[in-house]
Amino acid sequence: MNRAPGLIAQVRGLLATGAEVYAGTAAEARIRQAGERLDEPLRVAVAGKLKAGKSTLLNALLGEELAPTDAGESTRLVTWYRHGQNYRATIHLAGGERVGAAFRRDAGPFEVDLGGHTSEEVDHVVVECPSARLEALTLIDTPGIASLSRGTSARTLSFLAPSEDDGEETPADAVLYLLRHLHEADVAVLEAFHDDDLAQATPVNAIGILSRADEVGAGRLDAMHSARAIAARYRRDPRLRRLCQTVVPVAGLVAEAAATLTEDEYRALARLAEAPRPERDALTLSADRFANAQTSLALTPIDRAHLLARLGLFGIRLSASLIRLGAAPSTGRLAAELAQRSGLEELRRVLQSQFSARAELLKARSALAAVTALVRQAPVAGAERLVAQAEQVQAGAHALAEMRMLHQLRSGAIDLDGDAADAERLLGAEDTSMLGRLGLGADASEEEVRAALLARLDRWQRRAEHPLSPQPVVDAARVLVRTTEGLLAEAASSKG
Ligand SMILES: Nc1nc2c(ncn2[C@@H]2O[C@H](COP(=O)(O)OP(=O)(O)O)[C@@H](O)[C@H]2O)c(=O)[nH]1
Ligand SMILES: [Mg+2]
Repeated sequence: MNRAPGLIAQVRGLLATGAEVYAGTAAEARIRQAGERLDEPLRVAVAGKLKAGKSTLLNALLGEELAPTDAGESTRLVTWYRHGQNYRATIHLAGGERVGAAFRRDAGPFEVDLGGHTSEEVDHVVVECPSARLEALTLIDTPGIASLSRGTSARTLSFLAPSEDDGEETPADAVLYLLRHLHEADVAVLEAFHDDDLAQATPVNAIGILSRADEVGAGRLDAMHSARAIAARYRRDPRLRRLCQTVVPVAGLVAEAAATLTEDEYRALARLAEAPRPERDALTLSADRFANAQTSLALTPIDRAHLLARLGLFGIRLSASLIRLGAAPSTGRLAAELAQRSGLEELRRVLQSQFSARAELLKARSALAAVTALVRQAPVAGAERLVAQAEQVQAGAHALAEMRMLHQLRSGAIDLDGDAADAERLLGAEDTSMLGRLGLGADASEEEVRAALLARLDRWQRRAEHPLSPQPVVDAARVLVRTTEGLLAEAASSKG
């Protein structure tokens, strides 16, 4: 459900004031853009170091091979993939000018022709596609951080965490941050856009992804199992807890192949699955063997190189095993099994509960950030009125208070000792549904839900009123009381 009722309306009111205050100035357009953005799909950026698997994951989420992968001119650009009636590409130049761009797409990724512009002159490229997946989310591919060229790296950083001099709030409402191994550079980057400031990503709007998860166990069939254990460890790492709300393992390559698997590929995998065990084992011992060993199987070196590029060794082994066990008797069934095992389905679930269910809230937050940034950079007469109204909107929206509280708990600014995990869950850290907030299973009865809510209400009322509770704890407890009261009202209305 929309937990920010009225918030969007209030933000629109704020922007109307903004339009009056900035009427006739150069900043007027920014107010208009902030308003238009409220009606658009949520913008989710995919970030991480070069070769973390960003473009591959983006394709998997789209279910289509659109973003070019591996090195190449276009992977150095920030590229937006947004919904449109037809395929179309537009170059947004650094100076603000927009130019239509020619593009090529022969059954593969979308290659935009920069038409003589260098990548340095381009701020970002917008690719429109008629994909139903993009109706709810606009996906933004970013160049690698700490990549070969310093310019590219700087561009990604200023995109994710613009400094005040850049004069703009970040264009993304939420971020998927890919990391392969917990690396100091990753943490530094996450910290760069982690700030109390509204404009920055916080644990509330960033999801960590342990990417290329299939490579964790050198392609062994239990790779995803190991990856889940590592992701669980990352989730507990205090540095990461302050920066993103959760970490999920995803094998993007397998997920992308699952989304676009062809009959020919299935037949090639079936030939491998049906081969006698010694031959099969010998061939799939390593990627090198698979590519180069002699074999009597009807798989040419070209077939094998193709399968490796599409699925990786883990994906090939897993597919062969699923086909052999009878779990994947058709292309469609194999695709479904691979999507499930790649971690993509779980990521979609997390995206739904953390981003889509909060879309209005995250967009309202971006609009507030835009107004705050504008007032700071372009102070004009009458701006106090705008600031006061922005403060009013922020103070009045309980959903924003929950978000701030979650952020403070995560960053260690408030210590609720033994009740911390319960508080975070109640604020929707793991799952924003009623049952998720209470940590109850799908089979919980109405009575159980009500009992759980009353127990929470009692706990947080006591802490709010306890004479020895320090002020930050009292503040947190009050937010939690209000959250619980809201959930009780919701439970009562869904019953009646
Ligand atoms: N084994 C494996 N390889 C992957 C995965 N994701 C990406 N790759 C490969 O890693 C390379 C870089 O991927 P890419 O998506 O371009 O990374 P980006 O630079 O972060 O956009 C490509 O060769 C991909 O095929 C994955 O989940 N598993
Ligand atoms: Mg890329």
